[in-house]
Amino acid sequence: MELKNKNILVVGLAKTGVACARFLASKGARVTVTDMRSESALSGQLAELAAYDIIRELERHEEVTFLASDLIVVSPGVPMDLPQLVAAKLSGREIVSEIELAARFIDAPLAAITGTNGKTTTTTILGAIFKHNGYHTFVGGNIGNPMIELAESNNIVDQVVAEISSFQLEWITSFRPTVAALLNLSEDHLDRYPDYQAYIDAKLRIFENQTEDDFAVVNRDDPLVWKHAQGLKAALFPFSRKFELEEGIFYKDGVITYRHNGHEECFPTAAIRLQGVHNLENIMAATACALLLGCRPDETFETILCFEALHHRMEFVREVNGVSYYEDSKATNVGSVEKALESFTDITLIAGGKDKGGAYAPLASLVKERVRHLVLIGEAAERMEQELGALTDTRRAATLEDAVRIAAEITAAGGTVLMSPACSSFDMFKNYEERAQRFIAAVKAL
Ligand code: UMA
Ligand code: ADP
Repeated sequence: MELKNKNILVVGLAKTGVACARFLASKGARVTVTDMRSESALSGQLAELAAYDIIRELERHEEVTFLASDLIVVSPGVPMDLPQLVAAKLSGREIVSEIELAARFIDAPLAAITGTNGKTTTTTILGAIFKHNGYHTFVGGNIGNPMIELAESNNIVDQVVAEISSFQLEWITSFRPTVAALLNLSEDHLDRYPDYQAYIDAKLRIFENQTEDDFAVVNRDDPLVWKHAQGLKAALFPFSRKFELEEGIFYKDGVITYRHNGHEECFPTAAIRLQGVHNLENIMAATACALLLGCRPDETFETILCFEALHHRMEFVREVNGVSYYEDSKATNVGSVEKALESFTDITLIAGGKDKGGAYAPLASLVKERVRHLVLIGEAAERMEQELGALTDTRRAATLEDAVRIAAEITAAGGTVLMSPACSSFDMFKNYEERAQRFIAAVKAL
């Protein structure tokens, strides 16, 4: 792909935009960056671009600039229906997402992981397996470091593992993973998509350019995933906790079995440190991707045995007066909270935050069965109370610190206080990490 002397517009100037602008400028393109935020709000990003000759269009998006561009590169946080993008598309401008641009400059095999939940955990496990097998490996994407940084670095790697969000898939045209995994589907990001099906359709695009030479690793036990997997061009490689499979990877009676082309590998799971049935699914998906891409079974299993839970995903904080406190700040949708509630009984649940538009009612039976007290915070508190409040003792708290104090007062010894919000954090915090730190500090102060 020729970039030299092309007029290229980068839309959005956060991590992705900065990395794309640097890469494009270093390839000799004439780069313009545009962002709705002000110069002062973007001072850090602009400082990173100081050494490059780049035009800035800040606090606005000018349609005329979009229409004059040979190529437009869109950051994941910019919605598809931005009027200037719609106009550019209508006038035939080429529009790509950052992963599309990056993949055009990366030669190594690509394992791409998507799904509503478990992406970061699975991506991290797979990256660790590749590294333990001796491969030079790049791990990136939605996990935090844009894939374009690999293209920019000119580093030669053997394997690429990318966590992929629905947003990143919106503007792909040729993005083609050698192995693509879809872990699960449940409602999320309904503040960005017109409906649930539009979100599912965006996720399914991960398989769009695969051929019969590639693999689709899919959750056999998730009815929506399995339904949509039928008719994919890639070879299906299912994972399951419920079905014994002739081709695929499955869990039964304490053993994970991998079967491919008549070949079988077995891994006992008793000594695995990562807890929770959902993590068994993440482990199976990562193992399937690894073995399909040439990893050795012994090294693969050694990595899985040692792998510890990532921070802010159902993490134990401390015990006070016989009550255990768990922090699950990364649970930003109903699907992840379901898994957390399945893992405990006698729960005081602290939930709420920025509402993403999905229904909370799917939690009803678990709340009724396992949640003794519900303490609600943030913008979503009102709607959560409407949908779940009648099922258990429900209270409101003005701050997270108040919620922790209330939870400590009302939870009897033997119970569990779990912060698993089902919402994003942006109404009260900078991000989910800050929410986690504030919860941990409040629990330590008890
Ligand atoms: N902006 C505009 N106009 C608009 C909308 C936004 O100018 O109409 C600007 C914003 O002011 C901002 C930029 O565009 O400066 C958007 O940046 P971004 O949100 O794409 O942020 P990045 O730092 O580039 O981060 C993105 C991903 N962010 C999102 O998808 C929202 C990061 O995922 C990802 O790690 C990073 O690229 C590297 O690939 C974060 C995320 O929350 C962690 N992802 C969602 C999730 O996991 O649920 C999908
Ligand atoms: P993602 O990157 O997709 O957000 P993470 O691995 O960061 O996934 O986990 C996010 C939340 O989802 C955490 O609360 C975690 O406990 C939960 N989770 C992890 N794996 C799964 C899974 N396979 N199914 C459902 N929930 C999961």
